[in-house]
Amino acid sequence: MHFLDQAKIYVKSGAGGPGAVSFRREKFVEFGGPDGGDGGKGGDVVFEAVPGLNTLIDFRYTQHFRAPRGKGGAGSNRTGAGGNDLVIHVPVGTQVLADDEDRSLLADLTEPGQRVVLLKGGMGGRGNASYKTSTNRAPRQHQTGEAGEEMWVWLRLKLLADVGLVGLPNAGKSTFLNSVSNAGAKVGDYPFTTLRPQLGVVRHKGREFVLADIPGLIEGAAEGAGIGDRFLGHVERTRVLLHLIDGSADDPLDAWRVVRGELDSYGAGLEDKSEVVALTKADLLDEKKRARLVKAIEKESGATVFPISAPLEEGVEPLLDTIIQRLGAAAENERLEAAAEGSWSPL
Ligand SMILES: Nc1nc2c(ncn2[C@@H]2O[C@H](COP(=O)(O)OP(=O)(O)OP(=O)(O)O)[C@@H](O)[C@H]2O)c(=O)[nH]1
Ligand SMILES: [Mg+2]
Repeated sequence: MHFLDQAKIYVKSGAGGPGAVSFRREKFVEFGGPDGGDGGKGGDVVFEAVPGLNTLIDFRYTQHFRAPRGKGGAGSNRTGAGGNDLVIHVPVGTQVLADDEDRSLLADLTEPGQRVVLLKGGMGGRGNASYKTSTNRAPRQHQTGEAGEEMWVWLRLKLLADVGLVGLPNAGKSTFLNSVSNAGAKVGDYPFTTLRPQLGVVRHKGREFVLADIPGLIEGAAEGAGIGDRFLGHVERTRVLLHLIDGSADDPLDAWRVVRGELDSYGAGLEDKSEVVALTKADLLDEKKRARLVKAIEKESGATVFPISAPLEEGVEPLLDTIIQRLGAAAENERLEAAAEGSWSPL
């Protein structure tokens, strides 16, 4: 299954600056020669893959990108300043596609730091000084500067989920996804409302992450009960699992155990993945019951339990704070591991 994030943007490189027409005028020199300098080059449009970005969400707000033009040349053979290149930061894994029928691939940014010049800035025009010959000592010719290039392109990114939602059917996973993202997942008060994984992009306090909603797990899913556990493959590569427990169910503590049991049976790293636990539908619980459940699940799981009500948006903020913090810690661990591997040398 491919989850795609895409955006259409307009890019234009800078035009070259015009060349100057100018003649030297000095106090005691009677016939000064031509000294009009060339125009500066226009800025290129460059794409750069940067780590730490996961989505193309920013391109929904800014769609037009224009590199500055080159400055005009001037007298005394001064060349105009070049326009700065316009560097557009995109997440690693972004593809740049043409806006044509078969969306031909223009650039594929797979490595952090990789740069691709998509559009070249126009060359600056020649100033009149460069037209001087033995027969034409006072040329007035000059060029205006080459125009920039422009086009519409598609940016496309295959999304990888950072956080996976797990829980029994009806735990409120899709409701939570909808309350924190613009996913628009289907919600229903019956089990297995969700049959296909769905992703949403969550933005919280200037950070963003991708949250995956998957079908509910039931006891015996590893042996095929319910719709089985194959869909857990969609959260294998996440950094954090968000385990939701329906606080209004008969036995929330047992619900936590059942899902943990299924994660352990599935394996593939899910059993050791960082887990954040939340008790949903807290609005249906009186304060006493809520406190009792939170305490019981905390004791059993060893994790902090966040009581939340997604429809009322209660308790969601501290939960998202914790997720962001865990994602940061997981990314830091990966970085350290990668660095440790990289520093090993047989020599
Ligand atoms: N009162 C209350 N109801 C909730 C809350 N969260 C979810 N619900 C309700 O619980 C039911 C199940 O919610 P879903 O979001 O579809 O649950 P799910 O975990 O995605 O279920 P499956 O897709 O079947 O696995 C729906 O009727 C929701 O309206 C909550 O915080 N408070
Ligand atoms: Mg659902």
